Amino acid sequence: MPVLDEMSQLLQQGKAKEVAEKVEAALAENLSPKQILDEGLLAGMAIIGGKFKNNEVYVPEVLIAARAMNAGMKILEPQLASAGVDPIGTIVVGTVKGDLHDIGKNLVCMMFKGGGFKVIDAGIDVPAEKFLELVKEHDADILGCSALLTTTMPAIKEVVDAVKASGAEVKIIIGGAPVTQAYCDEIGADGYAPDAASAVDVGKSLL
Ligand code: B1M
Repeated sequence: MPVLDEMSQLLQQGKAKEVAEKVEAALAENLSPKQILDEGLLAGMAIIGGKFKNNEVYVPEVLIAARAMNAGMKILEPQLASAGVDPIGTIVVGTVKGDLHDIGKNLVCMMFKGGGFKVIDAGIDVPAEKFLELVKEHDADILGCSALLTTTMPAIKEVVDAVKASGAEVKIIIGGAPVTQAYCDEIGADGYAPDAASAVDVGKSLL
């Protein structure tokens, strides 16, 4: 379908206005919202995600592509809702208490959106209680915690402990520069990802 290939290409180039126009054009061609999402927007985002993982593109390119994805999604979302296309899962993502770094967390949010999840962005400096509250409010399948400082890493454990104590049935994925698989194992989180694109793979495997 040429319009979908073009949409994917434009998304990868970060051309927000043009992506939105292609979504309009694809709808005018009577393509289904699900097909536009899967074969146009998500296909483009998946390519960017793979390139990002392999260090073929960097943070700015991903942010620009994600902005283009959002422009397309703005047009498509109402159609998806009326066509009854459900997200594959819901994730709450935030940067833990005491930590104000949000660039990595924002990438994680964008990649999960691009992966077909409903994303609740909890923001930065999020205490364990707030994470729990959002998980319950949105009936989330996954909780993602980001920490960029060695001093705020222990706040991830506070979240894991609070979730376990509450009995909430949510899988916890953790990441951020100082975080490791060993730390994940030590505190009993469900998954660790070194980067935003891998986080989506881990998330899908946990669903
Ligand atoms: Co800060 N900072 N910073 N900082 N800062 C670091 C992290 C640091 C390594 C710099 C250094 O000293 N070399 C250092 C931490 C040292 C340590 O603890 N080991 C540091 C420090 C010390 C501080 C302050 C304490 C400085 C001070 O005030 N004395 C202070 C703390 C503030 C606070 O949080 N309470 C501080 C402040 C800031 C700014 C506000 C100035 C700014 C943040 C702006 C913002 O986020 N809006 C900032 C920045 C920009 C950085 C660096 C330069 C860049 C971080 C970044 O955005 N990287 C950083 C040095 C560095 O990393 N080179 C540094 C790009 C981003 C895409 O990567 O967030 O790692 P990252 O995300 C990656 C992966 O980690 C992973 O995916 C992303 C890639 O795909 N990932 C996840 C992240 N979260 C994930 C969650 C997942 C899965 C994967 O699952 C849920």
